[in-house]
Amino acid sequence: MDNELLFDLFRKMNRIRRFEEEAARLYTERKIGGFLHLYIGQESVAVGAISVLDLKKDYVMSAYRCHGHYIACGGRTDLGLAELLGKETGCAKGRGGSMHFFDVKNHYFGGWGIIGAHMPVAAGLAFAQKYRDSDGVTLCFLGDGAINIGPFHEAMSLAALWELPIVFIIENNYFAMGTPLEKTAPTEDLSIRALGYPMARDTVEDGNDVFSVRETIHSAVKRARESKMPTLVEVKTYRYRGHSMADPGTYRTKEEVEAAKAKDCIERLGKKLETLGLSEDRKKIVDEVEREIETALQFAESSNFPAPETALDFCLIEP
Ligand SMILES: Cc1ncc(C[n+]2csc(CCOP(=O)(O)OP(=O)(O)O)c2C)c(N)n1
Repeated sequence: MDNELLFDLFRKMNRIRRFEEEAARLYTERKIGGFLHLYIGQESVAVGAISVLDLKKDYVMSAYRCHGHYIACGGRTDLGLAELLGKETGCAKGRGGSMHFFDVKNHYFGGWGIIGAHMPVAAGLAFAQKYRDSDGVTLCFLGDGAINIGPFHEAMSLAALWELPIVFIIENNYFAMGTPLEKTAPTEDLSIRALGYPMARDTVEDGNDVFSVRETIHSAVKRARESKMPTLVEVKTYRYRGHSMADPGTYRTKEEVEAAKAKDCIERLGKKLETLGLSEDRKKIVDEVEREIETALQFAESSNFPAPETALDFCLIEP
């Protein structure tokens, strides 16, 4: 693997982590309206998976815990922080907020708040790719909490029936809000849901290893691109923070969270850089990201809120 790729993976994972740490701070300062769901701990999933795409032709869609996917697609941190603050310069012009990041230029199609609802829409993107013979593939990220909801099955069924170039990635962080997976799923193997349609399936046991994520998603994307065969992939991961900033997380022990943090995906890649004799580069990237986030914060804080008279702009129906 070439160094540039290693640096890119490390930079993006750091960028997401630092972006979200600042988001948490802004939220406690009451500068962010609405909900804030953090992706901290799961960075290797979005970064590893999206790193195998060709975003000139491929598409990405995710649920509401979406800052990581936006940044992994190349979304700018200044426009992301501005969005969190509801500013007109935000990536969704300050109208989406935390759950509805959007970045058409980088082929990131949101940021969706209703569980599972984005999945048939993602199947629609993949349908368009096939219909237009574009050779593109769609990656659709979802949480483990989405696997029992109707649109999950509708999207899987259409994807299999129409042989769509799509990869569904379940980010299994073991909790849907405060409900542990064992109370909602009758199996420990979530990819087994693929059997009923049918489509290919795979599992990444160690989602903290960005290279394992890359390898599995690479095969799935290749299968989708070359054979129009969809895949359902389960990636095992863990979120460090509560479901949202309002969640004190009383449904799990401190020890469990600490044990997960000890296997941190960013620290792990950082150590790999060290063993390869790239400590200086590691430090340089960390510093660069720090400066980028500082500048992004200044940009976001100094941007304007949208003017009141533009409140109805971008609505589907003109008044
Ligand atoms: C249809 C629907 N029902 C309920 C909710 C409320 N809700 C918000 S997040 C969430 C849990 C989702 O968990 P999961 O899909 O595992 O995602 P994670 O939070 O782990 O990223 C629920 C039930 C919702 N947004 N949409």
